[in-house]
Amino acid sequence: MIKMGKNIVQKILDSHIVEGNPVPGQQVGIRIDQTLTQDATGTMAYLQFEALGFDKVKTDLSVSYVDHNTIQDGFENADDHKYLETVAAKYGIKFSKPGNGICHQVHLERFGVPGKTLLGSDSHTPTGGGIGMIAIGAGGLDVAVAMGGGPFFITYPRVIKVELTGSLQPWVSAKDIILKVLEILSTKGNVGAVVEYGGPGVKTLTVPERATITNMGAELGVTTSVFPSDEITLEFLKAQKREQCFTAIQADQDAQYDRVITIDLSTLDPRAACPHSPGNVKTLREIGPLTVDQVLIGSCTNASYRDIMLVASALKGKKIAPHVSLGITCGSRQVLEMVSRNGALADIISSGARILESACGFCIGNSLAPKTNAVSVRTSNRNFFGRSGTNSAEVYLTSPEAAVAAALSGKICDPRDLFSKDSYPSIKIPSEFLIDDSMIIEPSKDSSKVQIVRGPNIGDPPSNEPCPQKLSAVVAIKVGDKITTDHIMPAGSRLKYRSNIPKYAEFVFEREAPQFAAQALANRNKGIHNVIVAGESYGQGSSREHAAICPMYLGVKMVVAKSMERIHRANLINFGIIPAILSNPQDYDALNHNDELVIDNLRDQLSGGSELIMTNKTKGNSISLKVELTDRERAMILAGGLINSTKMQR
Ligand code: MIC
Ligand code: SF4
Repeated sequence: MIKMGKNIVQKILDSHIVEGNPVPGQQVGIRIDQTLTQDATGTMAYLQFEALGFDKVKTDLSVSYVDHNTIQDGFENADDHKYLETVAAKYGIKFSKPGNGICHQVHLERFGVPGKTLLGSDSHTPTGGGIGMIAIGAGGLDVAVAMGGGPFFITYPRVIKVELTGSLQPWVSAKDIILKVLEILSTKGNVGAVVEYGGPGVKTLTVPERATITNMGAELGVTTSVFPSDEITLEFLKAQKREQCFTAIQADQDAQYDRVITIDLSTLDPRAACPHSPGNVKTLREIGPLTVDQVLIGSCTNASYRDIMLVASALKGKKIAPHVSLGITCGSRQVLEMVSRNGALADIISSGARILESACGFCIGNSLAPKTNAVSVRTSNRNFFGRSGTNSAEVYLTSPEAAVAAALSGKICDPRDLFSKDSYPSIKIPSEFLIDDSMIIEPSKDSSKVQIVRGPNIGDPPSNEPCPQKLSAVVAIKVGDKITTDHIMPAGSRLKYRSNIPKYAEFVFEREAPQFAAQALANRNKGIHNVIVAGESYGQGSSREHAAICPMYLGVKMVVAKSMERIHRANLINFGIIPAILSNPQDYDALNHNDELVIDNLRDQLSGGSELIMTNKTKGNSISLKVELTDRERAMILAGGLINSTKMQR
């Protein structure tokens, strides 16, 4: 038998499989080496870690970051921070304090290791793919299980190779590469795939540039994206004084791929993702010139040392357009301290920019909401409707190059139309980054001495009852295609309730149907089950498991959709909500808000196979649903979620 070579994805995954076989489309359980959490999903992850009864983390490394909720306009955020700090100290987890930076960037700088697996309770965890990790986003409960040493289950992926040739022209950057990939692959239909980058163009990109690409790869809906680990990776690790972590990882010459896409970097034009989807990509020359009101540079996509230095060099000695508000966030304290010591921060300040804390900030919509009908240019990765905090605002996602051009000229324009080729700043990775890990707190050596602090904002994780034998439900809401978890569970000003499920649940589908939560709760209290009906790609975007927990709390038992995204589907199952797919997509049209639905023998039907027959009593017809579950998933659904099924096994 001829042995075929392996691609990078296969190399890393195969060395981590603990259950199942490496066959595309089949479920495998993989060992997780590292985990990360952030505060907005972290409190629930650690409450569940406690509920599962583990006494220590069993990973090589687990880090808890605070970067999302740092506004502290009340006691809630600070309560969460203290809980996270003390729970980390007790269970063997490093704690990165607020102000130390955005989880993905700090993790890349200080902890990422080529060839290892990383599971994070944030959908942009694939940022770690920039340093050659298989880094995957998941719900907090899955991360809790992985911290306890349990495997993480994924569909063994199809691998799409993106072959990069040539090199980028001045003023065109890594962001334009991922925007091009989004243009080709779009934000839907990529579930179960991983993107692997290769080809000679890879050598022209530094680790932070690669990380921009794998970070925003999350918007494709793929499981993750990964780059090789090579001499450029080594150079980055050396500059972070972590060269001992280096391993070279390359695809074999004869590696196989399910699809190959080639992008010639030298022909790429600067682009933007236009409102309201990261997949709505156009070149800047197609869009502009368009007057802008706000420019925000930062987020886990584009706030590395290279990005901020580039922006500072372009701003040096100039003033931004008077009608523009420019905000700049460094991705980590390392970057902020370096640019303040080398004087670049002074150039930024003098241009008229506002300096923001090293945190998610504007990206999660908890600050700097733009004015009514604003045009806002941002270097972040998501421009979903309303995420900025202003529903009427139009958000364009671009590179730092294009953002700084917009701030100076006051218009969206191709930066090559504003700056000359020769003026393109050449920013190199420094030979030594400034290393100071003093804002990362080590866990306690004696956990028995640690008291976990639970302020009034820390609730209990809600429980669910086992799946009923008969579903007697109503269609509590009917939504369209590409509904994101931001639509289901808004973040922004509501974020501070993440640790308090009954309160946060009041805002489910707040923007789609303000009455939804109250009605669903009233149904639940009358013993009527709730069903959500949706179109294609339900649950895109953020990994927030609150988009499953809060509906569960409101008595939602099933989501019926044309198709569903990976992380959200897993979260629904973890909380005992049935993820049902319409066998005939056209049945969607005949389902309406308030229709009465019944499934007799629900438990028996779920146990017996993958088809459910549901009666629509209002319309007097039957609808066939596909519920394809592995044995493990079926046990969770029947038990009413993962916590219940784990307790039953003990
Ligand atoms: C996001 O970018 O949407 C978030 C906020 O980082 C989320 C996590 C969350 O909702 O807490 C994510 O990407 O998973
Ligand atoms: Fe934070 Fe934005 Fe990155 Fe999410 S996408 S982790 S909110 S910076």
